[in-house]
Amino acid sequence: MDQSALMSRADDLSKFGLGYTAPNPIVGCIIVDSNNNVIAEAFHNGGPHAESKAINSIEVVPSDATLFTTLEPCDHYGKTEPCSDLIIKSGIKNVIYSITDPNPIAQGGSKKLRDAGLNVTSGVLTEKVKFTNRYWLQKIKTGRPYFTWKIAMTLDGKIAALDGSSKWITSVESRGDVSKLRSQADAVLIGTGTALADNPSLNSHNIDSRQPLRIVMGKSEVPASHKLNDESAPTHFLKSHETTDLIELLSGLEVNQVLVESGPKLGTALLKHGLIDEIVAYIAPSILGSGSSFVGDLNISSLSERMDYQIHSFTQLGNDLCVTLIGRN
Ligand code: AOF
Ligand code: ZN
Repeated sequence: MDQSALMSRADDLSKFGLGYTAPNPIVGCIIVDSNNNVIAEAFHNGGPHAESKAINSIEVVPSDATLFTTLEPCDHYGKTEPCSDLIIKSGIKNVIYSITDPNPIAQGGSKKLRDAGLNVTSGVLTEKVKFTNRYWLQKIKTGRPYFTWKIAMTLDGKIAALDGSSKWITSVESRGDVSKLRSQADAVLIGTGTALADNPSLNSHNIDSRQPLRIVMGKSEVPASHKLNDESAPTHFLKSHETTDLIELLSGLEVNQVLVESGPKLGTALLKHGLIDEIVAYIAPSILGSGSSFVGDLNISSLSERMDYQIHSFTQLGNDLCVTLIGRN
């Protein structure tokens, strides 16, 4: 296996940490021997750093081993001793990492390793790893979390029929995928309109999965009998319609990614404020013609003012098409 393939394996591993690590990144690490056989693998899940888990999982680290990590090893005393020191102590001579750590308090590990005489290579598979860590990178660089808007709609962009019926537009496979998205998100956001109309739990229904924080935005009261008032997940009721209040609330929470599951009102407000970084659209091959559209008026009158997203990936789920779109910024 070449360097990219081994880094790709570390990148895949890191994704097991999604939902568990905020405010920290997701990180995958593998150690290979001189024949490129994997002798250790680990991912960060909110506890010790991935590098330390990988090193500590093997009794004797061969000195000709190579450590692959998706993020530059840290050089600071946080929850544990610096990974840079740990790697030097382990006797490993070769370190390959993908992305440079932009976190000012933790960065500097690569210099420490080079100064200690280790062979350090960076920049392997960076586009892929940057994408995998897009939530944390966004939070650390801009101070606000990454917003992913999930929409289940018909081919003509409707999320409910005229009589309000909306269960179910998309297939059971798509709904299972939404459950996975929830288990990987740090927080799920809806407006009180959707809360009152649908009485959703916003839980991930995957067995053993963690539950994201729930944020309900709007001035209406959500009755105590509603599922959002149950004990299944911590819930914040933000009695405001202002996105600035939302950003302020989020800045005090350990949230890297927000999964937006709102209706058109809140979704449109976030879109207008340039806050929708990604759209995951589950599109059923059905046409309603009338009913509620997923998005409201954006004050756009000419094609030249349209909001463009880029297709990142698409897949068929049951009878639906699932498209992931990324903002251009
Ligand atoms: C992680 N997991 O596997 C790596 C990290 O809060 P601390 O002390 O755990 O330090 C967090 C910083 O350490 C984090 O923002 C990142 O810059 C660096 N590396 N963090 O949580 C890991 N390798
Ligand atoms: Zn570390």
